[in-house]
Amino acid sequence: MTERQRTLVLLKPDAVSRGLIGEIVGRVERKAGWRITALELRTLDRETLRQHYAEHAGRPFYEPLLEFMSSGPSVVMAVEGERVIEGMRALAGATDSIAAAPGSIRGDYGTSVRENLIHASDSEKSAARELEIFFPNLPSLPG
Ligand code: IDP
Ligand code: MG
Repeated sequence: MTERQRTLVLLKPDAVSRGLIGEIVGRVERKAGWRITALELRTLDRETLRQHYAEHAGRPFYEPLLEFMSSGPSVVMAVEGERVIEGMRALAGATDSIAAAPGSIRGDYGTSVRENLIHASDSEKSAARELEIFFPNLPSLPG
């Protein structure tokens, strides 16, 4: 049985300013069976980011995170495919770029815990919630 899913991926402002859009999008495209079904360069406003990162409100890193995430354009994407939620998290790597596995996007290019290049939804519930924030008009998945 196939488990076709959709996830939200953000290439954060550090990825865009460092010229890594092509590299990161290329990795997603090369993963067999995954498809990018929405993609846009967008500067994220604080209200959108407050919704997106609601679970982190009040944490010490929250305000600097919103500052960083609104500092320049991001690439906002919807990616579809077999177990893509789990797979995109693996491709992104651990949150802390220094500890992230070599071969992962954060492990290969990330510079810190905060500036870690990429966001990928962490569960089906998060993916549905986050896609609704960034792409409220996507058609529902077949099946
Ligand atoms: P995730 O992006 O791997 O799911 P979360 O724990 O959900 O990680 O944190 C959201 C984002 O907040 C991280 O990707 C990173 O940019 C930032 N962040 C998380 N923890 C810290 C921290 O301890 N210091 C600074 N920034 C952090
Ligand atoms: Mg998270």
